[in-house]
Amino acid sequence: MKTFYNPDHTRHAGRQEMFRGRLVDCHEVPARLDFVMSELQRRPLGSVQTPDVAEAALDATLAQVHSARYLDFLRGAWDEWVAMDPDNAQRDALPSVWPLPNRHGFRTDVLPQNFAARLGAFSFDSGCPLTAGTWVAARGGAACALAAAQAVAAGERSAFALTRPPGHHAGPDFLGGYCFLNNAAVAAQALINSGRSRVAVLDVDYHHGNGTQTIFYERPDVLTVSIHGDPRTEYPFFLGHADELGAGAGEGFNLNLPLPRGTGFAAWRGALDQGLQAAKDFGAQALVVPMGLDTFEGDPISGFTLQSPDYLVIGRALAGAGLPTVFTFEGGYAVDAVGVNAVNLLEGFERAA
Ligand code: Q9C
Ligand code: ZN
Repeated sequence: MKTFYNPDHTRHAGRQEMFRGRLVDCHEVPARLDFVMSELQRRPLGSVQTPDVAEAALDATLAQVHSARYLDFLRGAWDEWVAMDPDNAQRDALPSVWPLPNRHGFRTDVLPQNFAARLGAFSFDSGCPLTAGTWVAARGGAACALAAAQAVAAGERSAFALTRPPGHHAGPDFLGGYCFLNNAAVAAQALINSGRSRVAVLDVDYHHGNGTQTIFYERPDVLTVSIHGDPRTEYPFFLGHADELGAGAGEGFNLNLPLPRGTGFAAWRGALDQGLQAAKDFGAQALVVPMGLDTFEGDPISGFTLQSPDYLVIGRALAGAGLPTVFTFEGGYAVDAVGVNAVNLLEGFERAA
C-alpha cells in the first residue's frame, strides 16, 4: 500500500479549542501523524511519499466538493484575521457568532464584511481553531487524498492519505470538528473523475461524517455510509440519524449506522458488515474509508470500547469487499495508541488483500 503523507501538516497546530465554556488544549495535534509515521516505519506497508499532483487538478477537484466562496474564504482567512487587528497574529481564530442557516430567517446570501461574522458563516462549532498555516496544511492534505485516489485509479489495490487536519466534518461550505477540507470527498470525487461510476464511502470514525454526507447527499454516484456514536448524545449532534437516506437523485444513497455510546467491538462489527453489504448492493467500483481511530477504548473524547487488535479485524473485513480502496486519516486522540491502531487496520487490510 502506497502512503501519501502531507509534509505541511505541522503548519496547522491549533492551540486551544472552546469546550464547555473554557478554552482547552487542542486534541487534534501534529504528534498524531508522527505516531502513525513511526509505526509505519516499524511495520512498513509500502512506499511513503509526498503527493505530486497538478495544482490545476487539485483546484478543480476541490471546486467539485466545496463552494467557491468557501474556498476563497479559507484561502484568505488568516490574512483577514490579522488585518482585523495585528495583535490577532498571536492567537488562533475561533468563531463566536453564527447565522443558524435554515432557521430564524438569518441570511447567508449576503456575506458580512466583518471577519468574525464571516468565520461564523462558514463554520459550525467553536472547537476548530483556524491558524496561520491552516490553509497550506489543509490543501496539502487534499493533495494527498487526490494522489491516493489517482494511484488507485491507476491500478493500485489501495492507498493511504496520511494527513491532518482531518476532513470528514468539513462540508460544501463549512469547517468544523477539526476539519477544513474534506479529504475523503476529494478522494471519492477523484475516483469518479477517473471513470468509476459508483464509489462508496464507508466512514469508520467515531463521529458521524456529516461533511461527507452533506457533500454527496443529493448524488446517486457516491454512496455515503457512516458508523458512529448516536448523534442524540454524540458530536456532531445535528446530523447522523438512521432516517437520513439521501435526497432527490441521491435518495437511497446515504446510510447511517448510529450506535450507542459504550458500544463494543461485537456490535460495531455487525454495523461494519451492514455497511459493507450496502456498498456491495450499491455496486461500488471503489471504496473510500475515512479512517478514524477514535473508536478506541482509550480515546479521550469518544465512547466506544474497541481494542488495538480489533483494528486488524476491521482491516481484514474491509479487504473482503474486494474493492480498490483509499484510506484517509481522520480522528483518533489517544495519541500514543493512534499509530498502532492505524497501522493495525491497514496491515489487516494488506494481509487479506
Ligand atoms: N472536548 C474528528 O474526529 N469536539 N473530529 C468534541 C471534545 C469535536 C472530532 C468535544 C470533536 C470533533 C475528525
Ligand atoms: Zn472523530
